[in-house]
Amino acid sequence: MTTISRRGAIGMGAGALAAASAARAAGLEDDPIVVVSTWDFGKAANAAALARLNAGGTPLDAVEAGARVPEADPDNHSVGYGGYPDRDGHVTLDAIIMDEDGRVGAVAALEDVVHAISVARAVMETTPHTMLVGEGATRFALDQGMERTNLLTPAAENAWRDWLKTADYKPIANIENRLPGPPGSALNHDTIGIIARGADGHVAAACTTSGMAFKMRGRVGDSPQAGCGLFVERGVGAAVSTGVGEEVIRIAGTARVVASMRSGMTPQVACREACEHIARLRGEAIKGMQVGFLALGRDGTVGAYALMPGFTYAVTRASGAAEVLPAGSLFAKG
Ligand code: SD4
Repeated sequence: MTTISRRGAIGMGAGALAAASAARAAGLEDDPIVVVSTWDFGKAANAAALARLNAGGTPLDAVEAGARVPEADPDNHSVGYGGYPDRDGHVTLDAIIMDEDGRVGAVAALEDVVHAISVARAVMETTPHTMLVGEGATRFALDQGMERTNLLTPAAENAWRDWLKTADYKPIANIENRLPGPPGSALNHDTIGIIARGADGHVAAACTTSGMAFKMRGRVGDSPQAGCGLFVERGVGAAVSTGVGEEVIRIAGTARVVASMRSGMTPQVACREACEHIARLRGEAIKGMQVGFLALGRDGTVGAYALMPGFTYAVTRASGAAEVLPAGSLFAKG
């Protein structure tokens, strides 16, 4: 059984107060937050999502449009480019999309198709299932009319060949913000978790990734799993995750964050609580590992928290005003 320490409880109370006053100070009521997403490159994705909302799209349309941005290089539409492969040299994609009606679709270990998020949406809308994996997922996507594309770029292949010299698998914290190339460019994108909120407070979320670089063949992370990479609940809000997926899966991280929000925690406190739980559970085992949670409440309140410093998130308001913010962290360093 776990207990929340007195110090932790005090910290959470202060966090909740700070979040509430920050929200007021930021004029949340006048220019509400409508899209949030993980990492610096989320800003461009948020802009696409907002454009979709402004064009009359649903929050589901918006998160799909947003997720497609880092999946693709905007100049050549070569989606999935730059994703590091698994240790056998195959780029494999995981993605999920979910709305608050409990509709959910996902793909895992998808190969040779760029827009994993659109495949996930097609799983949701055209099959009786919630997830397709591997070869079946690729075949389904091709049957849907999507193109077969080689996702391994020369740069990613070079990185993989370099890695093969030692073949030492060690997740690197905050690599999402440190890949070569400017944020959002072909060489700098990884997991995006994105949440959009319609004018009526309805929310939807999406998460798409090439997963941890040089993972074992067949490895699936948190990203495509409901309750891990994302979770949405009507009347409450949504949460997304990023970082070392195994640590998120162990606690069904985003399901936990949203359940905490349902029980009255602010998104900020709920994200922090999930990080604290991982720390209590795992102790030394998570040293140097990064996990970040980002949540958006039905009322437009945003929260984010990570194990380590360096997790950033992008916030976009109805007016289009956008900023990238650093999340708070449990540890000062890894
Ligand atoms: C995974 N959570 O596959 C993903 C990786 C990630 O930014 O979030 N990278 O475990």
